[in-house]
Amino acid sequence: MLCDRVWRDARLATLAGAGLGEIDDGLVAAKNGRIVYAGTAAEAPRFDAREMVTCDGRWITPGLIDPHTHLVFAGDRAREFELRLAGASYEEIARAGGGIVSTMAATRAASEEALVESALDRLDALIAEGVTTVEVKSGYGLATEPELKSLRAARELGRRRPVTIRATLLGAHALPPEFAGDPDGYIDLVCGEMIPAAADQGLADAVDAFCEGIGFTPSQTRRVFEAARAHGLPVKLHAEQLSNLHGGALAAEFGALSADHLEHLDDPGVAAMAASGTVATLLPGAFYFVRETKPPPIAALRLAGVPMALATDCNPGTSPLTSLLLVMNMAATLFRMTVEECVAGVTREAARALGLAGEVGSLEAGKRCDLAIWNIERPAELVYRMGFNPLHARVFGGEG
Ligand code: DI6
Ligand code: FE
Repeated sequence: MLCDRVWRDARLATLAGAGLGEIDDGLVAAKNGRIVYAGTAAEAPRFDAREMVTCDGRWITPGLIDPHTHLVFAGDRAREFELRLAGASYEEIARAGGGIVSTMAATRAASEEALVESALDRLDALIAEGVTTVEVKSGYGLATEPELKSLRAARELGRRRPVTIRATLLGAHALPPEFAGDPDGYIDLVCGEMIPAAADQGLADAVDAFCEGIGFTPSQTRRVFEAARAHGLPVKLHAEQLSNLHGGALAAEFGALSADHLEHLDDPGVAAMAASGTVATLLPGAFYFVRETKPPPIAALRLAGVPMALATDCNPGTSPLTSLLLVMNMAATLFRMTVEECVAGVTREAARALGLAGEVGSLEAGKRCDLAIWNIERPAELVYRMGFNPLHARVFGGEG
């Protein structure tokens, strides 16, 4: 069989079906950017390839997927971090001009090109660890044009680098100062202007909201979801991060791709997510950085069969993190997730959280040939080590 490239003498974690799908004597073949075979060498058809890559027993996994980031923003919050270390409260920092509003002001002031360039630094850090698909949210513009500018910047990232980008409109992230005291007025703008514009211009693949005491109420979130649905866009939700507003169940009601954070998710929320197939995207970096003490209900999610994805939540305020490998370690250490769950969380389940389960996230014929090739002896090393990157090579759409 004629193909473009074959990787042989590899060990595979295919992530096909359940579990890691480990194969000792593995071979992957690609044609026109797609996998045409991933399995044992013994059972493989005879391939006639333009290029034959010998992997010397290295492990191949699907390219990693980061399904929740806020990569596009301007400014930095390191000073705020210092103030917090010195004992300042969130309110004091906000009064001193810090917090999410400072990132909003910097993002509004930045050119689209400046947003792209600063996001590229963060994206390159992800790519260096084998990431091939990244979700990128807006949410620091908080007015129509700056939100659209952020989404355009997100789309541009996918033109400057060979990664797959999914852009998510997060207009309902925080209340901008112009709408102080009038959150419903701001939601009118999100529903009446931002969502229609992002949909018409093809700038968003999904719509997200921050349903929280310091964000938006469940009924405001519902309005956002209804507008997204009316424009044919799937939804996701920041839910149950700091309190239980039953956002997980609300997301499930709308068939959301994912509900994210979920530290305060209760049993009915777990059941609702299980029934709708909504993925639980867990964000241990934010849990760590804000020194949260209540972990998400992993055992209940596991028991109910809710798919669990993992992401960096890369953002300047609560998770200034650009390492998906460290996320896996944190999920194991802080949340007691298994190696299998951690690796699936940044591949197969992360793809599901983006509605891309048919496209990426496992080594299976027909999927995009996005690979990460590792200098490791067993998959557990990807989860076990901290601050060490064993990536040997990466492949985007069959090209290395
Ligand atoms: N949850 C968070 O923790 C962040 N956004 C969100 O929806 C906070 C973002 C920031 O402080 O910049
Ligand atoms: Fe987030």
